[in-house]
Amino acid sequence: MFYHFDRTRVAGQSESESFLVGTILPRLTGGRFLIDYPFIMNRNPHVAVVGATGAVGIEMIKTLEKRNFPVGKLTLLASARSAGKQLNFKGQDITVQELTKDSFAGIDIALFSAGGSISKEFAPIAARAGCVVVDNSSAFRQDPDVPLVVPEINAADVKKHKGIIANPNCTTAITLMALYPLHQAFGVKRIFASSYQAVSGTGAKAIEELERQVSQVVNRQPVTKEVYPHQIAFNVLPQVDSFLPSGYTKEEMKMENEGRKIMHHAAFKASVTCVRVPVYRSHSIAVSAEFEKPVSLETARAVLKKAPGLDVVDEPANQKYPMPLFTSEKYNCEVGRLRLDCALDNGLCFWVSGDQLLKGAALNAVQIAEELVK
Ligand code: 2RA
Repeated sequence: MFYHFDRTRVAGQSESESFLVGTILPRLTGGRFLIDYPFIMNRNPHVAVVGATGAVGIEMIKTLEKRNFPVGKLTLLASARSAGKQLNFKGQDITVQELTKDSFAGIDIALFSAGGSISKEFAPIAARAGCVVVDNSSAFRQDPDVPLVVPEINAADVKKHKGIIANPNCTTAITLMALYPLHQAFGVKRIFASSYQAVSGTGAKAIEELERQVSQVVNRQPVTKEVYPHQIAFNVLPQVDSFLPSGYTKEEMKMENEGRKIMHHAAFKASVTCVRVPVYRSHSIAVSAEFEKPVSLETARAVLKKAPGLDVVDEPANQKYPMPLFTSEKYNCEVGRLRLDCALDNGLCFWVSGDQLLKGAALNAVQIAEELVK
């Protein structure tokens, strides 16, 4: 896919420069613009949040504000149902507008978190309008022309974009925050992992479902289900997303597929069981990793302590280890329960926890946008 060839405007460039690179060059090259032009981003970009009223959209707005991202102007887009609502950004109320194909004129960066079908339809439209899309859905993650980025790992891939950059799956991003530094030190071959995923990963309706079911159980009323196929209160569900013919779920295979692309490690293997747990926020992952080189706990600890975006919380003697209650609303992920794996050669076990609405979604997207304005 070449999103550039029919663009008539390039973010941050004058109209005449944009006309040259977006209109004249494609014509000179036979209409199909196969070469990359140097991308120049406006230093104070006009940013749009698509899906602004959703759980991740709201975190995106908060993260832009908290990290003091140099927003020139902020446009909030959502479905017709949410249009007209007001959301606050830096003390100002901004009215949410309905997303249409004409929404992207003049916008430099669009952070999308409105689901895969909206991304599939509108991200290419936005890219053609001259906007760089950072897409939180899985729609483009495996597209070879779309970089898939965790800035602490492969920030340089941002530069290869052709109008769309993908934000990874939340469970994968949080796991890789600890796994990648270990991979750099010891060379990861494969992992076996189980996730413990919070209900807010499903959305606001799932949070309501957990609260309602807790109250129904406590008050000895019949339990009603709307979101999950089974009761989530006082239960765990060994299913996140739909099943593939292999028996794994789509969510489970993202670890291997996205992990390979982000770490530039085509041989990486991951066998994962994803589990939904009655936790409001923050996903946790128990990982057993097997490496090429012998692992020492001392080196592993030293490597993880230096890793960006990661805190080591590992004092078993004092019952200190990462927990979702304490990683919620926190930018850094936490890793702990480090130990040599007793069943694998060159193996290390660890437990990593991180806010999936932040590092698994909104924060990572804003960090990608920060790379664009560097
Ligand atoms: C979940 N992976 O937790 C999703 C959120 N993106 O279900």
